[in-house]
Amino acid sequence: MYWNREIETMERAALETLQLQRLQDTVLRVAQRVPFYQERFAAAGFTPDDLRSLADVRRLPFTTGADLRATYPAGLLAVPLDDAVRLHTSSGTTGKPKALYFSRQDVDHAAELIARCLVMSGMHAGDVLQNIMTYGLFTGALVMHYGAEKVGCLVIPAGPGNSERQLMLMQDFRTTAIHATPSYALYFADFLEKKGVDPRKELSLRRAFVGAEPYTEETRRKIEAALGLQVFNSYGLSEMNGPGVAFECPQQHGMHLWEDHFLLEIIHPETGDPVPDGEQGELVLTTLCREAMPLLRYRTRDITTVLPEPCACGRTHRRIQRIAGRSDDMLIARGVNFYPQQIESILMGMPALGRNYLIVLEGLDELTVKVELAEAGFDGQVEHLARLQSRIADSIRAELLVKPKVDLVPPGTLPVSEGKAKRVLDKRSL
Ligand code: DLL
Repeated sequence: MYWNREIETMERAALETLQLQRLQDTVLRVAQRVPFYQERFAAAGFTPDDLRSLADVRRLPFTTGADLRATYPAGLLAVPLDDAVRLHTSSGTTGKPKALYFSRQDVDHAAELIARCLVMSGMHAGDVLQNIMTYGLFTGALVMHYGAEKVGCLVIPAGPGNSERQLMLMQDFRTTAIHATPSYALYFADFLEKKGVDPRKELSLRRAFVGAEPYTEETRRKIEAALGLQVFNSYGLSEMNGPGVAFECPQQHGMHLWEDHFLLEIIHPETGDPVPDGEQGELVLTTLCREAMPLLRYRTRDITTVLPEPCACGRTHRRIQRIAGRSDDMLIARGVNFYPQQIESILMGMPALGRNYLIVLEGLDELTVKVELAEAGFDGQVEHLARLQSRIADSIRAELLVKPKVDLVPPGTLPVSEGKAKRVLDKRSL
């Protein structure tokens, strides 16, 4: 099912022509209206006339998160402030956040892209979407909300937390789909298990749209098995509207990135050089339709790979692979670089383990992995526990070449956060 068949299945050549035209418009507009880009263009000796093909995008300067913070709160506005109708900020963990402005058209476009995503997954008018993301400055809930309304779904603005109430809403309003972070989806699965609720028999859930933080294929399968639904990976970032940038189709193999709205590049995170399709690197995005705050070559810091092969679903917009991690989340212990997801993928593949974990780094690169046991994961025999511990440590060593200490803790004892999960506690820098 398509929301906009013509655009979603557009021939590549036509799509690229459209991209070039939109890129040229965007560049011209920022060159006329945004002092930040005027200065960057001048410093690079670039003028909008230099942009003759899509490959010329490489002549444009990058924009970084630091640039957005430095221009807070005015932002990189390309329209008079009066034309902005909505403000979101990004989740800034330190210092000032990034201020992101939307015009009325930007709000409509964001909803339009979500509508494409939802219909692609099989949603239609009549579906009931329980939106378990945080409403507020975070884009996650509001952008999804407007898009789902556009499709004609009944949207329940539940917000996160309070699992008893989530369950009541699901039962009373026959929720068919949820929108949640992977960590909350796992937490809710635990909650149902403890309450003895069988979602397959007692709930009407069929789909979950899961994103806003990195998670692994093993985690997806765990959520699917526990909640009896299909999980669609959803990728986005506040700087690019929020959710709705890239989304899985029913093939569940990579996420179609809406290339009529975003120009996609993969670069080497250190050199900035382009990386060919099929190879891993940092995702860089340029907005092609944003009115209030266009961004050129935004460094997302997210590490992924373009899957260049055509997709069986018929959509021509290229897919990106599940995010492997953020370049700024990369950990280094004993000289080895790794992403938390490499550990997650081992833990979530072991049925004896539960759904929450924490990676602790301290002292001289001591790596400890704390992980909850599954409710039914431990039969009380200490030697079984010891065997499990060394199996985990060995698997992690085989993956990372660093042997961690493994702490097995009872279910429900590790901290949970309402927003994005904190999987790493790095005490080395404290
Ligand atoms: O998290 C937007 C969003 C909301 C996406 C709801 C999907 C669902 P930010 O708070 O700006 O925006 O965080 C963006 O979160 O750069 C990635 O590092 C990470 N992220 C988002 N989706 C995924 C995903 C929203 N599916 C940052 N897989 C991004 C992995 C993700 N990481």
